[in-house]
Amino acid sequence: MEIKKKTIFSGIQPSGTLTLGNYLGALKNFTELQDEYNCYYCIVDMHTLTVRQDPEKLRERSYSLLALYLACGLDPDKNVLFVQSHVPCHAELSWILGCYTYMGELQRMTQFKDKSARHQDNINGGLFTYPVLMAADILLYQADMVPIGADQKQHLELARNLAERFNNIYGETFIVPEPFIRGGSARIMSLQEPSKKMSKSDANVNNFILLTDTRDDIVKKFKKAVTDSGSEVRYDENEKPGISNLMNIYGAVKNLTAAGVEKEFEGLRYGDFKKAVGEAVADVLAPVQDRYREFSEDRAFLDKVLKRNSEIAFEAASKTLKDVYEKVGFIVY
Ligand code: ATP
Ligand code: LTN
Repeated sequence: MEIKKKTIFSGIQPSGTLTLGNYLGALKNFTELQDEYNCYYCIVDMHTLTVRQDPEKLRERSYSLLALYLACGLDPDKNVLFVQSHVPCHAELSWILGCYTYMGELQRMTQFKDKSARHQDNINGGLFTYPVLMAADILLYQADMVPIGADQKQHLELARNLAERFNNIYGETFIVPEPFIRGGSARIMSLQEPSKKMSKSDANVNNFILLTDTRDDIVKKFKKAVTDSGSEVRYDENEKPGISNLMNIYGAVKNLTAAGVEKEFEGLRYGDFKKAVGEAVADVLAPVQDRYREFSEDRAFLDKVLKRNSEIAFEAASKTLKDVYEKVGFIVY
């Protein structure tokens, strides 16, 4: 008997050049899951409008993100790689789910609190209801699992609550999704301020590694990374947040545990360790960068992938949406 593969859904915003945090926290896991699961990886362009975007740049970034998905090794024949705005069901389900979400639930979201503090001149309705659209993304595809970085856990919790709430009222409709958060690489921190997460929207370029940074820049930025007092390479998030972050990064690119990293650098100095981390990261990113350049240039191929996959995504999503429309009492033909 054939065992049905479980379904995975995840999304990344085309809101800027991705960082090493996005790669280790999300993208790398996407590629590792593609054989075992039925995967939908979305370019969530609608979410980016919560912050003002330049239209031409947004369009370019959506193509770039697809090129990066492919460059990281996602096979377009095995995974459904698509753009959120190509499947109208996301906006439609988002409206319905919004009517089952309490203001208090949205007010508690830490990302809303952070982003509204950072963009005080544009605290819009979309920023507030952002997590409802994310729940719609996930629930439309009946996803069993959602690979995300630790910062998205609260949003996933809301998606689970909404699925359960709807199921309780109308009977089994949605699968209640589980988060897939990998220890260590789930929260890569800033290189200069290891108390905050590495973020592509950071003003200081030395805080992050971009996936497009040159080898030289990568090595230099790691050389400059803040370390802690003491001199041993030892994992301790409280006492040694800088070193622990670098250990998480090295462990993730070399597939080593913290103990494995400690052992490899026993007796060596911080400077040697930082050089090794920079080189290891540059080595892992080099082939991704080469493939990224090739895919970016082939616009016809990118369009072909998007068009074909949006049809596959639409078919799956519209099945769920039809069921929801029937259950809430709309006339459905
Ligand atoms: P911003 O940093 O501009 O707020 P973002 O990078 O958090 O945006 P997305 O691009 O949508 O937003 O994130 C895509 C995925 O990368 C998400 O699963 C997110 O959890 C993960 N991610 C983002 N930053 C990190 C990080 N520093 N460490 C680990 N995972 C991360
Ligand atoms: N909110 C996420 C991006 C995102 C997402 C999703 C992630 C939108 N929809 C569905 C997983 C599943 C972010 O800001 N990183």
